[in-house]
Amino acid sequence: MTITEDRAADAASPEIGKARRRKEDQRLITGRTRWTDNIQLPGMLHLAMVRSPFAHATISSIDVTEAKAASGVIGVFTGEDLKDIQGVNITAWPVSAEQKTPDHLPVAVSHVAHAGEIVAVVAARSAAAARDAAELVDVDYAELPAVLDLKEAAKDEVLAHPDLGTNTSAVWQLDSAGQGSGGDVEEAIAKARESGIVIEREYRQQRLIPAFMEPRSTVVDPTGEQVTMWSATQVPHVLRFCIAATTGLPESKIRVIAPDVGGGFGGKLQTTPEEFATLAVARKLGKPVKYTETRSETMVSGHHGRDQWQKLTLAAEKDGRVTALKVDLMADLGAYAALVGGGVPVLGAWMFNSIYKFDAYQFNLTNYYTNKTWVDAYRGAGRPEATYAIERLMDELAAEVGVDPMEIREKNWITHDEFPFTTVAGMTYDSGNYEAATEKAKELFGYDELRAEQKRRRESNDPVQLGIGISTFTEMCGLAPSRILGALNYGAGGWESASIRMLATGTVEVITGVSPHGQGHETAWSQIVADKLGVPFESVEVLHGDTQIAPKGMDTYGSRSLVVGGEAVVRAADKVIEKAKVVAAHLLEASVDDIEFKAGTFGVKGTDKGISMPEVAIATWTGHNLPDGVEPSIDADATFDPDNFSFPHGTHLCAMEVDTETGATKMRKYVCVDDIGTIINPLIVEGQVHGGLVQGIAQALWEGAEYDEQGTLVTGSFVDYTLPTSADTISFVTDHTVSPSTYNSLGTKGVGEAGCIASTPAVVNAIVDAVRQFGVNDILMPCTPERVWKAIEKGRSVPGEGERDAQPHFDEGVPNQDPGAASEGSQA
Ligand code: MCN
Repeated sequence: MTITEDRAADAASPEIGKARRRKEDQRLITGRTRWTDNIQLPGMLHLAMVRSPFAHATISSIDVTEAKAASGVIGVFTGEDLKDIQGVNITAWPVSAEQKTPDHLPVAVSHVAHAGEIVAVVAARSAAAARDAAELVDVDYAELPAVLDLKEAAKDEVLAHPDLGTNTSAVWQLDSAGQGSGGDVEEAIAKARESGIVIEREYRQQRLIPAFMEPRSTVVDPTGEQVTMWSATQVPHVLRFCIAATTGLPESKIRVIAPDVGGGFGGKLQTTPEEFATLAVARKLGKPVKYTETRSETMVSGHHGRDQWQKLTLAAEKDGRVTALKVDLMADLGAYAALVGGGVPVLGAWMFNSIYKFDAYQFNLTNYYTNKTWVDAYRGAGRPEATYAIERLMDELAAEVGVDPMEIREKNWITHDEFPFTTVAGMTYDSGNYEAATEKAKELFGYDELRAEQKRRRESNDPVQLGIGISTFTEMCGLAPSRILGALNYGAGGWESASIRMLATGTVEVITGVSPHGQGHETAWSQIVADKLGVPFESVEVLHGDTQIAPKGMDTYGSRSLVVGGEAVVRAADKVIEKAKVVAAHLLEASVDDIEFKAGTFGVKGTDKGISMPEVAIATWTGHNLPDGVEPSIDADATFDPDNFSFPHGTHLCAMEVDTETGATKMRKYVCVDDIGTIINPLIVEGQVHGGLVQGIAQALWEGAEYDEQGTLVTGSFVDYTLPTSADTISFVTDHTVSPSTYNSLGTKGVGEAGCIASTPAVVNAIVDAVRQFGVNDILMPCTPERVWKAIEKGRSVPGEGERDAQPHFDEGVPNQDPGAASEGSQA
């Protein structure tokens, strides 16, 4: 089937494209569902974790006598007690064969490498009793020097894991010249220094803390034939694999269930020490146990996101045509290599070039360990960091050339007639139309009018200046092609599975290998199946998140569920139709070739004879009148492994007002036009975009994890970690264009991370644009009023444009970077 034919069929389908309210909403919004913490089992015990207050220490001794004697306590377990069965946290993505990976025991035995690491587990009759007794566990630590800063870690003077002998986890490179896809980056930069423009910048991606609504929670029942674990996880299938791989339990004896899960944003794309510790204690005691963390525990021990320093060198011709980009990236993994943490910056490597055409690209990555909470995927994982860097650089280049930042983008982007286009990083983008999305966004934004207002405010020295931020982003999602993931040393595949069971009474059961945690898959998958099989939306039931019911799956992350899992559903539906056609032909006494399937009915071409899909289903179920040799089932399974990722894109425009006397910023307008190919459910998509936008804007303006000098997380609660609420944001204007993907029959591209990837640079570009006339060309994120004000003051104190220090500096968090580094060849 070609994409074009399928699109034509879809045009007649009533469900795809309909803004259906989510089936899940009733139970999720009212809370009338089975969150993991709601699960009660007979005789169930409750756990509390004893956590290290030190960032780096050895454990000299642990005295559990008092805790054991406390009221309601059933047992207290140290790492030593659980050693034989607790397993080990594994990393699925060693970036290189040489990667140094410290052992990460769920319950530490002798060494802790970050504050919050588990050192003992208390099991009691109630959660309160367990927590009280945890206070009585007496741990004697010998504190060690801790390395907390990424740049300090690079010096190897203080080691996060002394036995590794270095803080370097792995180095990795992508070089367009080496890959044969482009020119030599050093040559291009040298040429630009002579006769073009070189922009050198250093950007910081601060550490963020995923703040899903439902804390992580695990229940383990070891009493049956199988061990059953319920967990608030994004990855039940991966979790079952990791348990089997590290605890010695046979995979067939483990059932993992992700019941309704209250958000994850990547933060639940992890196999956690808490899950392993809960499993180990349940097995030791032979009783069901439950562990639910507090919010502070989420923040100190759930994995964090981002945390990079990016050193960037962009080369261009004098007219602003980009010729090369070099990225030297330092990534902080925190104390351990998490499930996919080391690979997160690798994902970004393909996105620094974004929508732009240039000849030479080099990406040099070093991953480091520090004595802070481990780092892993957080909404966008690698791609927001890359997008931020390139979109900030495009603005800097525009300022250097002296043109509107939109003009620089137009000069460098891939035009719509150039698709499919293979980028300098080696990715082939299938479809896109950056011109169309930008045109639409500019119109909705009132681009020219806002630029005119900006000019007026500048000329009148208005204390409140206006800035316009642009982000013409693309991203690579739909984490899939297994062979590409394999080439990157990723430990698992990227395929997805689906099964369709045609029940006798006309309803349809869809089993999907993805594991939703807020994305509305039950609704979207029902829409797809309703259209494909011609059955009512209400007749479709979608089952997921239980390794017994949906045994095959790779779960939900990387905006993969629709483009991989949804397409698997389509393929299973196609197989159902093919099987049903044979039965229908027999029942209609016609040849299979004469049967056509339309809107749920198998008809005989040229006649008015027909039979509906539910009629075929019940006839198959009875099996009374089937063709010879045909099995009494029209159920089907499919596993889909696409040939490529999906590449959504869009243009985001942000207007920010900056009070130059106080540094306070205020969002005036935010417009985004995203292109995610075919949209299955516009209401869900709108929600995804809004949520993503707020998360990206929050990185630009408010959020950031901070540690003190001892390695204590000082932003360990919502009092200090400034997560925005809806009151902090404005109404966004969202729209879309449609460039169908050619890698799945629906023509869809992912949307789950797009808003978060695009919005951060749009906001920072707007703020810098508002105050550039004061000599400001960067502000560290989050752009707090204090940082903005200091940047303006520092800029104002500079004697003349282009006469600032020769080196970029970041004192007081105010990086007015060296404008001399953006040097014209003649001055270099
Ligand atoms: N969709 C659609 N049409 C498209 C693209 C998507 O109708 N062209 C719909 C899909 O059918 C699905 C939803 O949008 O219902 C998101 O689809 P997709 O882009 O495939 O993303 P995933 O379902 O794989 O979700 C993962 C993605 C990621 S990586 C993060 S992080 C994230 C996100 O989704 N975390 C979320 N959205 C979240 N939403 C909620 N409520 N909670 C989270 O933790």
